[in-house]
Amino acid sequence: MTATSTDIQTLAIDTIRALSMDAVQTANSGHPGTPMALAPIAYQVFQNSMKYDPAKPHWPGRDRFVLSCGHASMLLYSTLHLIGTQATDKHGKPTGGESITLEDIKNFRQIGSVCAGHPEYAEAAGIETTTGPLGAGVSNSVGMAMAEKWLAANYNTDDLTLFNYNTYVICSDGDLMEGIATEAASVAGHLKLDNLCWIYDDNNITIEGDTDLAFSEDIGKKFEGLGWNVLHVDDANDVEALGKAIAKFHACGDKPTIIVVKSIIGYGAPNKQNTHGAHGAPLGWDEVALAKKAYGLPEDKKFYIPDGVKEHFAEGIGKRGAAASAAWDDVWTKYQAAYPAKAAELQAMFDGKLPEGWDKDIPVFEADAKGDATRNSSGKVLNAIAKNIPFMIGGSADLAPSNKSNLTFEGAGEFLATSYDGRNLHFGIREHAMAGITNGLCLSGLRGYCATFFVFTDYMRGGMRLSSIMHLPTLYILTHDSIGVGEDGPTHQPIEHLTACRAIPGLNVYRPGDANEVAECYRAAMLDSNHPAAMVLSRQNMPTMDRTKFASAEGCLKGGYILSDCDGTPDVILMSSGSELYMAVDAADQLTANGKKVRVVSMPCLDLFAMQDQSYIDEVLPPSVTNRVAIEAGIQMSWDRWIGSHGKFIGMHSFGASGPFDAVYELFKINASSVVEAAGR
Ligand SMILES: Cc1ncc(C[n+]2csc(CCOP(=O)(O)OP(=O)(O)O)c2C)c(N)n1
Ligand SMILES: [Mg+2]
Repeated sequence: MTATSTDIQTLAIDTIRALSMDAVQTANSGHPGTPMALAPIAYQVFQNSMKYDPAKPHWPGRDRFVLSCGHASMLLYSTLHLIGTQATDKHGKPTGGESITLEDIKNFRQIGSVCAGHPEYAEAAGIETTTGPLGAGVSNSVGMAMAEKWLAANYNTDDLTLFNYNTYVICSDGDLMEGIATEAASVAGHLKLDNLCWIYDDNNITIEGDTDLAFSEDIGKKFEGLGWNVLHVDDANDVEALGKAIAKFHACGDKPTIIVVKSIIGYGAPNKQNTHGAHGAPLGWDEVALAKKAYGLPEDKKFYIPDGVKEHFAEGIGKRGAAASAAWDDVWTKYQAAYPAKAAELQAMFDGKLPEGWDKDIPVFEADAKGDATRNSSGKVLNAIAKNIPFMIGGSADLAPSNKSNLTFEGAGEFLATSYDGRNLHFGIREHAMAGITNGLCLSGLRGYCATFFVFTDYMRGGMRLSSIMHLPTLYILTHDSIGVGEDGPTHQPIEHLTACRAIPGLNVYRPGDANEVAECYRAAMLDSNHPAAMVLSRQNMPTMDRTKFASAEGCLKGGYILSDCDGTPDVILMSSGSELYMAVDAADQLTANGKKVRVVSMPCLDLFAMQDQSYIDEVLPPSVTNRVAIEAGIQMSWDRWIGSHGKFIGMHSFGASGPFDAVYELFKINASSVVEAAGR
């Protein structure tokens, strides 16, 4: 061993580096350079700064850590392994053994290893969110910091502090280049989230080479402008300087902090100036050996953990963390005794459950020919539910009056820099960050929701996709769902969006066809804590159906159901969702009057319907009945499976048009007579 490795701190840091290099080289894929350069940062944050107990990686009072530059995943895996993070399920129940084993690291990027190419939430305890798409992690971190502020404001008492944690992030040039990062940083600065610390790896390099090619902004000035506390560290290897900067973060009481840290990618690698060698590709075993030599580690040993390294972490973060989590347990015990009702709310939240009676006020809507817009019914149902789920919070990207997404019951309040206890969030016009932030809320145990016009899901699709990958119950409230938007015209009229959202695996897209379907779709969405939901809602009215005449809206729980039927085998099956459902019903009346046998199937959620048993699907859509017509004011693509090759589709084949909504429907011939025509009089 050389002189450098006699120093246990250096040895621990170099072990993070060596494990990362070996894993990337063995996988022959991945980015070794960034974990090598940032090992001292991960060391300092975990070993000396974070309130984190590796034995209880889910205790609710822990500090959060987000590796936003997910391509440096081995940095996280090596660190979590060395600090001895224990395996638990996502609600904190120990499942036995290590969260990330050395075997997992040896199988980095292989099927079956929890060490996926990019960190995947819930694969292993300690991975607080899924990252990889640059910018996603930093946006989640703002939601996590907001969640902490909200929990602290609502649940801490004068004598008992349950929530007082920070969120640490390591992010890269790519993260900060992304628009979502600036949106999220703008929110964080505005809200004065002093519990949030981004550590920016200012290494002047991205995949194509020097950042001179495409990135020359002054990040410090930019973040000052965004209302952040900006700190600088000149060398990523200067653990002490980073420690001092983190102390300044702790001392700052009214702003989020960004620490701009200069680093050299692939630090210690012999060809550290070679962007190809150190960046997006493995180094090669020869260079790995040379780097190990430079660190003073044995060149020929792979996945080598020198004696004393794990013990060093156990003495540091292990001991500190155990004391902190034990102190928290103590507070929690007292809290449960002193505030049983509030404690029960929190317990439900910690367990990922809904509180008892959450659905008791969901309204039943009277039949009404004039009816209502589903956005209005949604506002009523959302409020009825949120009232009974104290930890359901959310907001809109500046469209709450249109989205009907405001919580209006007494005590709902506003979440502002001056009042962190409120439940109405204001995301501003920042849709992508809104989705990322709402995912951060859900990652913190809250039932987060967010709202905008359906057409703008284009701007937040990345976040919606990650909700689904992470199995979060993020709720998207999406109004103005079709050409029914009317006068605002084609830029505001979603056409392909229903199909595009249905195409995201695991995202349940609900498009209720009347007020009672809204209620039942919400019920289905809330009961599913494992999948995100998109509630797609109209601006225009539609009738509230008489459920004594039509089947119960409870059929929504199966995604699709027979709304009205004929005797015997139907001549034709009409299918629809949302604001076109009543057109199918009207068409059925006309066809029935003409002597046809007609079945109407309401399909508020094609995704759920597809998950039903084949027997149920065949019961609703008998294979022998091939004369099928679907009507929906969107594109045909997601209906093909259900209408079959003989089926017909009434819907959109182009962008929409600006005009009064009923005139636009007529222009595109989306109406009952088109359905009658297609069904064959
Ligand atoms: C949204 C998104 N776009 C592109 C990529 C592909 N990609 C992975 S790493 C990277 C850039 C790496 O540069 P930087 O963020 O500075 O990280 P460093 O290499 O310095 O660690 C890119 C473009 C990505 N992961 N996410
Ligand atoms: Mg970089």
